Parts: sequence; C-alpha cells; structure tokens
Amino acid sequence: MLSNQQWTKELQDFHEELEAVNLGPLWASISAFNSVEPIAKPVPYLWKRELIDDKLDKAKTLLEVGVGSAERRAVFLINPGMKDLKPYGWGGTTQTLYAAVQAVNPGELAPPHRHTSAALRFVMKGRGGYGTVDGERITFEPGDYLITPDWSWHEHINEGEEPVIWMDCLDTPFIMAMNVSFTEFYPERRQPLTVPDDFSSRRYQGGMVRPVSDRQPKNIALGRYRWDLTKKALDGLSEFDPDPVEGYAVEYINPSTGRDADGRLGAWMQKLPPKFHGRAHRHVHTNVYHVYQGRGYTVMNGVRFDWSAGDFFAVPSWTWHEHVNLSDIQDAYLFSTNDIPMMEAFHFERQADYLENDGHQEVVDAFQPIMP
Ligand code: GTQ
Repeated sequence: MLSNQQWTKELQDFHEELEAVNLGPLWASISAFNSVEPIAKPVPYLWKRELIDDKLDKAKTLLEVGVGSAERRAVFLINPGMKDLKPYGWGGTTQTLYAAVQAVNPGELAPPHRHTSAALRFVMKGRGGYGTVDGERITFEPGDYLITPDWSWHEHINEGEEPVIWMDCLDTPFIMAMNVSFTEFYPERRQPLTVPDDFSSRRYQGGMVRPVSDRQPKNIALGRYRWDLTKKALDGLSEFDPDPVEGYAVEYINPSTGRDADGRLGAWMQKLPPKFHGRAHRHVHTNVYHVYQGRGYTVMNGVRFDWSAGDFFAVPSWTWHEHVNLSDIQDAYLFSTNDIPMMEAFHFERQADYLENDGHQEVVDAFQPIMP
C-alpha cells in the first residue's frame, strides 16, 4: 500500500484495518493502478552465447531426453527483473514471452505433446533434425523459422550425427497470467504422419501465390520458413534505402491469411547493413532478440549492450532502443520474437520515436554480461 504524508494517523490505521480483512482503499492506490506510463518489471538484459553454450553443454552430458520426465532439454532465459514473480514459479524473458535454447542430441526423441502456449523455433545449429507438427514431418536447417501454434501436437527428433540446437519462444508467461495453461501428452512415442513429408513447404514453394483451397484460412498453412528464402526477401529490400529505425526487416506470416505465422507470437528477421546506426524508438510490445549473424550493439535506455552471433537480449515495454552494426563490411542479422499480436488484439500497441539528438540516445553506461 502506498504511504502518503497526506493521510492522517486515523486514515493510515484504517488502511491497515481494510487490508487485514482483504479489502483495499482505492484513494491510496489509484496512482499505482493508473500509472502514467508502464511500470515495467522486466529489465533490458543480454545473455551471451558463451554462457548459454556452457550450460547447455553441461545439460547435454547430464541429461538424456525422452527418458523419464526429461521431455525436453532447454535452458530458459530468466529476466532478472521478474525473478520475484513467484505465482509462475519463474518469471519470463519479458512479461509475455518465454525464450529458451534447446538441444537434441543424435538419436534422441523429445516426445509429442501439445499445450495452450504457442511456440516457435529458430534453428541455430546442426543438421539432421526434424519435427513432426500435427501429422506433418518437417525437416529443418540452421536459419529456418518453425512454428507450433497453440494446441498443435509436436515432437522433435535428431537422426543426424551432431547436436541440433534452436531457440524456443513461447507465450507461457501470458498463458500463466491468464490462468489458461493446459497440456496433453500423446499416449505414444510418436504421433502418426497424416500428410506427406514437408507437405506445407512443398505446397507454398512460389511464395507469392496461395493454393486456391487455402482461401479458407489454415491454422498452419506453412510449418517451415527457410533461411534461403527469408534472405532472398531481405536481399530484395536491400536494393532500396533502409528504414531509419529497423534497417531491413521482414515478419513471418501465415501465407493463407497474411497474418502473423504463429497466432499470438510475432517474429521478424532483420538485416542491419554495414555501419548501420538506427534511430531510437520505443513501443509497448516486447522483444526477445537472437543475434543470428554479425557484431554490433543496441542502446537500451542509455545503456550500451554489445552483441555478437549467438547472443540473446530482451527489450521490455516502452524501452528506448536503437541498433548498430559495428562492421564496415558485413551485414548483421537479428532474429526477434515479439508480442505484437497480443498487444494489437487488446488495442494496447503504441509507439514513439526518439526525436532529440538526431534520434540517438546519449550512452551513459555499458552493460557487463555474465560470462561462463
Ligand atoms: O519443445 O515443446 O522451451 O513444450 C518449453 C516448453 C520447449 C517444446 C520449451 C515446450 C517446448
């Protein structure tokens, strides 16, 4: 409860009297309810590739997937600003997004299940992995983006010779906050294959046209978004001037609807050309970024977060941020996930451009990441 000089001793006692019987005085709490701007719990934060690799390597030796209750081997990113959100057992990476890095060793099977959380994956390393999603076997390679929308059955299998590693992102913190988490476990080790292998990507090879039967929207029109095609789209945009804030950026869409590929979760691939220095802006939606290629930094609320390939960073609500590519010759590629679909569904989305100083924040500090 907020304390305030203006309250008499009698009123302060009365506030306690109310609280003791599970009631509250609005007059003493209204400025906290109706905050002028979001009071963000998550903080801007960055996790280094070396740290995650180190911990995941340890998990790879200690734990076998598909044995007992070890359904998945993933290390998740906890935002230090949300550690105290005990109702969920853990916080999230932002208040709506959970992100993790998952490894499947050769020969392992992460068994099928489905849940109300929507999930997406970005493949970081390794060949020979595939997933089955609602009866479709989907092969994938590094740089691919994959979806398992809410309530779709999914399992992961590695039939290759090397570990396969990807980023997971789920809307679990949102699902937990709404108290709508349900999960079902498939009664067998594998779900049946109900369509030909890679059916959805074979149906959408052209990219610009839609099979006429998909005029009726499909939940999963396309299960896999190949890196070479995403890159081609960015190469095309690069024939023109970059956006001053984002560089070149595309969002992954469901080709049967034109809407976000994964329902409540949004995802982008963004290219910062050599020496690009974006202007700062801020928005209500949150992001978890994964540096796919390149080296640079992002300034968040005046603090410089240096990144290189394999790192992850979180951008909470209403945080000023601008991206910089430090290389004179190489492009930087940033994969990111967002909660734009949730924000838009509830009419929450808003954004603001940083107008001072040519759009650039004053850098007052440099973030020191934890290394292994
Ligand atoms: O691979 O199905 O990181 O169910 C968290 C929950 C991955 C998965 C996560 C999951 C999965």
